[in-house]
Amino acid sequence: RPTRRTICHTSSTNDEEATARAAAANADNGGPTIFDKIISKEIPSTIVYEDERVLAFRDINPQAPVHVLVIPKFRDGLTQLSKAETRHSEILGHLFYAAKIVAEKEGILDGFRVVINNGPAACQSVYHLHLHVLGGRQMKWPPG
Ligand code: TR5
Repeated sequence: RPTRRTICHTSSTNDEEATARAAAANADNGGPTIFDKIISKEIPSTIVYEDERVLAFRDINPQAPVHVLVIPKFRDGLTQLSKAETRHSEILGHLFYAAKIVAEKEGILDGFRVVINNGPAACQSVYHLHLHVLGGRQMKWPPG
């Protein structure tokens, strides 16, 4: 497939070099991400739900009245969903169950959306698997 230029919030500039730098900065290099510091609480976040395996906290740049990220505390190679292997089945199931708990706590069980952006073509910007739980307004379809 031909290389597509990604149009994401992280690379909205027209400057080719800056766009390339932004893309490189957001590549899946397996390194630590900002979410490690959120998990360790070195960086504060507004926690909505937490247990021994997952953390759910409010997105810093909300796209809906409710916008919560649900992440595994132990990334175990899950930088993105396309890296999932059989051993991840349990944590993947638990992340979705935690998304339901978040929706329940936030009072949006009647209608909410769960999104996973996978890779540059889907505008993934943090390479630590996360579910976006969005709601509190009428969601549109198709998504952008
Ligand atoms: O683009 P993808 O799907 O990878 O989603 C990453 C999400 O992380 C975006 O919706 C960002 O707004 C969100 N994000 C990024 C940071 C951050 C955050 N949510 C809460 N707190 C955050 N801190 C402290 N720092 C960020 N860089």
